[in-house]
Amino acid sequence: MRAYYFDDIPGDKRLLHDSGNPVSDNILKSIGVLHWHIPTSQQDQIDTVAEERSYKNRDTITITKQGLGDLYEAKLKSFYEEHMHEDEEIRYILEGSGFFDVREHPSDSWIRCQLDAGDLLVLPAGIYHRFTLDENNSIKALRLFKDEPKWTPLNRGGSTDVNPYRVDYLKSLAVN
Ligand code: KMT
Ligand code: NI
Repeated sequence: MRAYYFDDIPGDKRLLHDSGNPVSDNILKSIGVLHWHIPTSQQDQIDTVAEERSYKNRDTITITKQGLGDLYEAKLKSFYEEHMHEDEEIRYILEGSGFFDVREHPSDSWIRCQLDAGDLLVLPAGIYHRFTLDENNSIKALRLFKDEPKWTPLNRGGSTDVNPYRVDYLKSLAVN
């Protein structure tokens, strides 16, 4: 996985938008973002991480025109709306590639995480983020979750800013 500051230049979201400023693992850690690389040939290692972090359930999502059918445009649109969830968002990329953009705090800058097959990304509950496909227009990912999937997107706004999970997330950053 490669991470860098998003250039904020308007244009096709599927392009790199690389500002040329890389983002270190320490910066990612400071906002609670974790990542690992586990080659897809060693997928059983996912089970170890899943056990350690109590991820009991999983499913796969294929984001392609074919995979999503009539939902394709609407899904992609909602994935790219800035949002948060009340649980961790855990994705292991099986095939293809894509971008997860996460908000740095307190700068509010976008950090773009470029994911390829074998990348495992954990976004903490309460972090504002968004997702887009890249120019290859295809990604297949394992979605892991602790119990019931709670990944209703809560779009950024006044009421989401005071959501208890958002407030807790910001508190967790303050003590680190
Ligand atoms: C989300 O909640 O933003 C997503 O699931 C993005 C797509 S997973 C490759
Ligand atoms: Ni999300």
